[in-house]
Amino acid sequence: MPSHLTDAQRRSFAERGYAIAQGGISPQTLADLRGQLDAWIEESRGHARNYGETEIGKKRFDLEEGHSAEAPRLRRVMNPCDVSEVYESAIRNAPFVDMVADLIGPNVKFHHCKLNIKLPGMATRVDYHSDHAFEPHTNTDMVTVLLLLDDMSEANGCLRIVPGSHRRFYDHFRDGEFVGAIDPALAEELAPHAAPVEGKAGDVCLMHSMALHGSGPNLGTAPRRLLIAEYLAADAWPLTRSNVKSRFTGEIVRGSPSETCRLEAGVFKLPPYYEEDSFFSVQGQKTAAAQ
Ligand SMILES: O=C(O)CCC(=O)C(=O)O
Repeated sequence: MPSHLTDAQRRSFAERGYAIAQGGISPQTLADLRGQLDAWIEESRGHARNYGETEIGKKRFDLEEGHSAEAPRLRRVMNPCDVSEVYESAIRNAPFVDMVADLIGPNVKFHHCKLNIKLPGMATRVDYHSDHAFEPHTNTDMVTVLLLLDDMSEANGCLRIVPGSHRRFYDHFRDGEFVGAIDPALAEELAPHAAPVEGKAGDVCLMHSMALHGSGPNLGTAPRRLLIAEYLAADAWPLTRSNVKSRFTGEIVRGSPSETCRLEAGVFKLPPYYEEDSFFSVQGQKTAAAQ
């Protein structure tokens, strides 16, 4: 089967825990995804608090504290693929899915997706964490695709990844409570080693689900919006009830379903099922109209 990634990209994923690639999406699909998101940001002006029902009863559209009709602060859309055909098609058919299959295939299933939005002036940040800690599975062949919907740089709060951090599990609990982030002192120690992920709209970052990553607020003048989609090897099975379940969770997007379950050794804490609409509230960031 032809490879969609270079040897250097595959090596970067294995050794550093992430790889950056171009051509993860067609220009037309990128334009369609952006257009739908622009429409959702416009629509958010008419809401004062989180809104929109999801499969699991949480709200789909998550608003940062300070959101208003004049200055919308929509920070997350949960599983846009569940309510938009262009997102549904992208999570199945985009070239980035073939790139994922190059890394953990041939049999790949979809887990969930979301949009993270940081418009200029918003305070939203992402505290250092690994995605596996939120949705642990029987093995760690899990890839998070981060598709840049806008050009992304240090100026507008780019993603930052700690190279090599995907080789061990990190604690995401404090005083017995799941806080969805590593210890702040450890984060401070690791942050100087984190690599900025900068690129053009349409580029993708393929990140190992155990890699520690975070990002600061957008202090620039241009929006920073990401489509984030998580995929798993077909023989990775969930250890907990999903906090982010989609209509399409578990759908095979490449290859065939697995009759077996592959177990990887390791010791880590299992996250609880939380009531919060999004991970930003779990990390302690305030929501619009404080619900
Ligand atoms: O938006 C970002 O910078 C990273 C997002 C992220 O890590 C997440 O939503 O899990």
